[in-house]
Amino acid sequence: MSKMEVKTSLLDNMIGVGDMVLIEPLSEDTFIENLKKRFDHNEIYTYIGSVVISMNPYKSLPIYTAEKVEEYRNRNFYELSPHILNIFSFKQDNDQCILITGESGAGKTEASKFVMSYVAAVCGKGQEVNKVKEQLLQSNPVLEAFGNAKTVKNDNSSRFGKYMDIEFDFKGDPLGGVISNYLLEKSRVVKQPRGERNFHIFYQLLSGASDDTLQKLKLDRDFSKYNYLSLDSATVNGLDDAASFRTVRNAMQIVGFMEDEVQSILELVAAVLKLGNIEFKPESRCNGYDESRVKDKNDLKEMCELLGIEQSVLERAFSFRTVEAKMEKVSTTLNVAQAYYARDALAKNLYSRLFSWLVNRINESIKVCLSGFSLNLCCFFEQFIINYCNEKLQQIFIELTLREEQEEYVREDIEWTNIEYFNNAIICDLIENNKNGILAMLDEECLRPGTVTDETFLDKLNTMCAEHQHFESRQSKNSKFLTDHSLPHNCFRIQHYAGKVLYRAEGFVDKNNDLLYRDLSQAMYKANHSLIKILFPEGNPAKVNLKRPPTAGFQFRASVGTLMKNLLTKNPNYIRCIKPNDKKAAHIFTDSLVCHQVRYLGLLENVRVRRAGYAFRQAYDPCLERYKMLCKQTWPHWKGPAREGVEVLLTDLQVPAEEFAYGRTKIFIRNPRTLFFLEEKRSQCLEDLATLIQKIYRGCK
Ligand code: AOV
Repeated sequence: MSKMEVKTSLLDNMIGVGDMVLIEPLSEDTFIENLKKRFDHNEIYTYIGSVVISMNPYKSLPIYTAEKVEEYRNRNFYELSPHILNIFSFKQDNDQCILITGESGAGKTEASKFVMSYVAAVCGKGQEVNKVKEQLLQSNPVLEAFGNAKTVKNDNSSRFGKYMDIEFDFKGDPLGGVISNYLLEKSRVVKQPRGERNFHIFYQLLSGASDDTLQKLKLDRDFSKYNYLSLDSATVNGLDDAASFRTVRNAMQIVGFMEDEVQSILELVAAVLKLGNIEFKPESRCNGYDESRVKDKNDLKEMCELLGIEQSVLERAFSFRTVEAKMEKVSTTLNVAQAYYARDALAKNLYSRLFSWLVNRINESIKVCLSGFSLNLCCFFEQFIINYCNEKLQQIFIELTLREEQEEYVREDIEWTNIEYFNNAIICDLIENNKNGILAMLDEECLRPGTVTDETFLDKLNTMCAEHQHFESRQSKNSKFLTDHSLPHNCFRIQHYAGKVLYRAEGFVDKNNDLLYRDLSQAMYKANHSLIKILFPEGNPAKVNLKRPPTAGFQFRASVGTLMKNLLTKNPNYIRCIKPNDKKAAHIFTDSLVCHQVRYLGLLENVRVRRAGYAFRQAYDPCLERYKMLCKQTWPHWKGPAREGVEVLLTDLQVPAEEFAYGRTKIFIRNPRTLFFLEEKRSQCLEDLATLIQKIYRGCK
């Protein structure tokens, strides 16, 4: 199937056009009006050529049933209304990937699940295949339990970046897959913003585990007993934590976790909760140094029992910090604030390492080899990182849509005219440049010993902006980076392609640094618990590595780099998700909110690129078939090549020659109006025909 056919189902005036390329005239208003019209009719999908826009309906629609899947499989896609399931009918090459973007709560995760179940539904059957499919599908509840949380924007928000490859054999049966995880939002483990929760698994475990299990884990059912669990939104409407726990346990089994592995995992989850309850008090020493002591040792004791750690070892690690310089070891005491910092760092590390281990463990059971069809999903955390990633994805989106457009013209022997577009490479550079990008500077700050704060980081940015061309501040209205006194205290601003964003420097250094004192990793390594030992390899005294671990920003930059490289070798398909309102409610369409997303997803630009050359294209055969009734010479049968038939037809209809270009296999139409003209003629013709038939029929009687 060629990717851009004239789609009859796309031209319904009542429910708006199914392909934005057809909008006349094209403006932000008409674009949004069209989305709204469709949304009101439960038509949540709309194309821009082969890109699928998806509006979150916030209610379940009967459009993903087995019957629907069959319908979409068996009919030409242009006969049916736009659907996410069509993402596969646009192209047939093997190396496909699907990029799902959009803001939190826009429907990315749901979309990825629909795509996965579709894949599972249509590809081969048989015992082995079914097992792989089941494991792929069941990896979702496990990942969601540990990696998702309730946020203000989304009750089930993925707090990690996910990229998934599914590999198929030549028959199209899934062989397995690989999931990569990009930085879990680990700060959530120890602290949650107002109105948000910690990761689901904590609440699921406490609500859903048997009394017996909880007793073994030394846990109490009462959420309020745990410092790390926020209480203002501990229960979420529509979420049944207890039931979810059973689903997750079951899913873990299907994915291939052994019973003792599950037990170890739950012990770690329990240990994190216990850890959060450990508190410290100051103890003044005559030598003038502040020291801290564990206040109430019961939680410490229970945590150590869970993980098989000797209590005195951990206690010491909370009171001292050993720094190795050259051949010397220097021990300094931790004050209360430092002890809390160490505790939280340990909790974050425990949990995020557990998460990475889980992802790897799932991969082991679903793994074949890399590459092949792949499915990508992006939901990143910290705003800055999210925006950086979106910036990169946008870059790739522009690059690839243009490239693809260009390639098709070349293939079809049609002259290509360059399109002016905004290239956001400059903003990517501002963030990721190795020398003076924001992430590099943040890293540099983190490596500087001593008094590093968010203010010194901001100062550094300020100094840079004087020297670096992109960093012009103050005077220049067009500068991509801004930090000055017109902004709130401690803030800087970046002009993203999607708009200006204000960032608060607070916490940047800390989140990037994420330092775990060596005493603590060594204490963990000493644990008599197989999983913990695996998670803290650097605690092995035989492998003392003086190099600092890479910072969060560095790791992220590296993984985004790999992701981009990977995507560039594949054939990308896009699903662009939009959320209709901020209330997580059905039937509400907030124009301003949608408009904002349409802008930052660059959708209008996408339509323009698509229309800049020839808005429309269609293979000669179906085109002739559809319009041959409009011309005596081609009706009812045209003997000869379809291409010539189309030429005869268009000449006969006196469509100006500059409106068309004849490609090798397709006719290219410049302006949507021409298509409307043809469609109108066609319906007129059909109407006349119907009247004629009625007359004949009446005449017969
Ligand atoms: P996200 O993945 O884009 O956010 P989700 O896929 O989790 O967003 O969608 C949020 C919620 O919207 C879901 O829990 C559903 O209730 C609802 N929803 C989304 N798509 C559909 C659909 N097609 N049909 C019905 N309901 C839907 V985040 O993970 O926060 O970036 O990090």
